[in-house]
Amino acid sequence: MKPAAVIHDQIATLAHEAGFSKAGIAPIPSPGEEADYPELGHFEPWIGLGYAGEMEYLKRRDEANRLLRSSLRIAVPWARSVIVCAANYNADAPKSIDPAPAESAWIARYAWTGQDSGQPSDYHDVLLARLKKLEQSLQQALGPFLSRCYVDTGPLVERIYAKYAGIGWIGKNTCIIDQKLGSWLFLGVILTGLELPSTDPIQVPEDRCGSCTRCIDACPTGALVAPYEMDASLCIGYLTIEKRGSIPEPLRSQMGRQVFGCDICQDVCPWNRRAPVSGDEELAVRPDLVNPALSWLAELDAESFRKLFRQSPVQRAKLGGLLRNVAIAMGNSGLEEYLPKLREWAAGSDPVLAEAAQWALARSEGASGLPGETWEL
Ligand code: B12
Ligand code: SF4
Ligand code: SF4
Repeated sequence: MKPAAVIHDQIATLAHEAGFSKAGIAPIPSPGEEADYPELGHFEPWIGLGYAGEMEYLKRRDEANRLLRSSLRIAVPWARSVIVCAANYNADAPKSIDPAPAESAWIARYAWTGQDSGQPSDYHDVLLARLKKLEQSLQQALGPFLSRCYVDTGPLVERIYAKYAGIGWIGKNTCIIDQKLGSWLFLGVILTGLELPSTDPIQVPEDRCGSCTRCIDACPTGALVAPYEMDASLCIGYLTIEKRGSIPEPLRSQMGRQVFGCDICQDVCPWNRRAPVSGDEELAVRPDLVNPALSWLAELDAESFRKLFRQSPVQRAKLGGLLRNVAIAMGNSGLEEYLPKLREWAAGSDPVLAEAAQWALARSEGASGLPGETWEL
C-alpha cells in the first residue's frame, strides 16, 4: 500500500476529475470500536423516539434484530472504508427566506435541477455517474477491489462518515457544513473492501457552530428539537416529500409556502452567506422551479407532472402529494384567488387532497376576515 498522503492526494485528484468539489476517506470502525464515531450511538435512540416517522427504510433490522444503519459492519460486513464525495449545488438564486410574492411556492434548492435534456440531471443520477467514474479510475490506480456506490440510498448515515472523511462538521441543523463551501453539498459514497488510510484525525473538521442557534430558532415546526437533533416527523422536508396521506393538522399552518422540501435552516445559516456558487452545468438551475406560482403547480395533471419532473427528485412526492402540499400553501397564503380551485379540490375524489383543500378553505375563511361566509362545495 502506498503512503497515506499519496493515496489521499490521488483520491482527491481523481474525485475532482470526476466532478466532485471535495472527497475524503473514513475507515469503518471494527465491532467494539464504534465508539470512535460517537454519532453512530445516537441512531438507535433516534429511531426509538419515533423521529423517523413513517420512513420505514430507516428502521430495517437484520436477523439478530440490529438496526442496519447503526453500523456499516452490520449492513455491509465486507466494507472496510468509505470514500465520501461532495458536490456543491449552491446557486445564484433567491433564498426561501427572502421576500417573495404571496402567490409563489417554494421548491427546495436541491430539486431545482432536472432538465429534460436526455442527460441524467436528478442529483442522484448525476452523482452516481460521477462515483462510478471515480470507482473505475480507482480500480485502475489501486488494482481491483470490492466496492459499491450510493447516493442517498445506501444503508448508512452518510453524514457521520462525511464528518470522519473530513468533508465538514455536522451542524446544529444536522447538515454537513464545510467552512468554505457551506452546506449546499450533495453527498455520495463508495463503500470499499480496502483498508484505506483514514483522513488524518487533525483533518476531521472542527464544529464551528459555536453559540449560534439561528437554524433552531428559524425552524417553523420545531423539528430541530435540540442542537444536532431532528425529529424528522416534524420536518417540512419529511411532511412534503416522504409523508403519504394527510399531514397532521397542527403542522399545516407552519408549513407556509413550502410545497417540496424545506431550505430554511440552511438559508439562515451564516456559513452559507459567502458560499461559492456552484457553476456545475449538470446541476444547473431551472428558473421555472424557483418561486413557482402556486396556480401553475395547481394545474398539473398526471401527464404534465410526469413531463415537468422527469429526471427530478420531485417525482418522489407524486402528483397527489404535491397537490396536497399546494392546497396547504394556498390556505396559508390567505389569498382569495385560490378559492375556486380549493372548492374544486374539496369536492373531488382524492380524499387526501379534498381534506387538505377543506382545511385550506377554512383557513382562508378565517384569514379573509369574513367569518361565517360559506362556499358552495
Ligand atoms: C432520511 C433523510 C432525510 C429526512 C431526515 C433528515 C435527518 N436530519 O435525518 C428528511 C426527509 C427530513 C430529510 C431532509 C433533508 N435532507 Co435528507 N436525507 C435523509 C437520508 C436518506 C438519511 C439520513 C438519516 O439517516 N437520518 C437519521 C438521523 C438519525 O441522522 P442525522 O439527523 O444525520 O442525525 C445524526 C447526527 O445528527 C448525529 N449527531 C451528530 N452530533 C450530535 C450531537 C448530539 C448531542 C446528538 C444527540 C446527535 C448528534 O446523530 C444522529 C444519529 O446518528 C440521507 C442520506 C443518507 N443515506 O444518509 C439524506 C441527506 C441527509 N439529506 C440531504 C438533504 C440535502 C436534505 C434536505 C436539504 C432536502 C430538502 N431541502 O428538503 C433536507 C435537510 C433537512 C436537515 N436539516 O437535515 C443530504 C444532506 C447533505 C448535507 N450537506 O448534509 C443527504 C446526505 C443526502 C445526500 N446524499 O446528499 N432528509
Ligand atoms: S428543513 Fe425546514 S422544517 Fe426541516 S429542520 Fe430545517 S427548517 Fe425545520
Ligand atoms: S445556523 Fe448556526 S447553529 Fe445552525 S448550523 Fe448554521 S452555524 Fe450551526
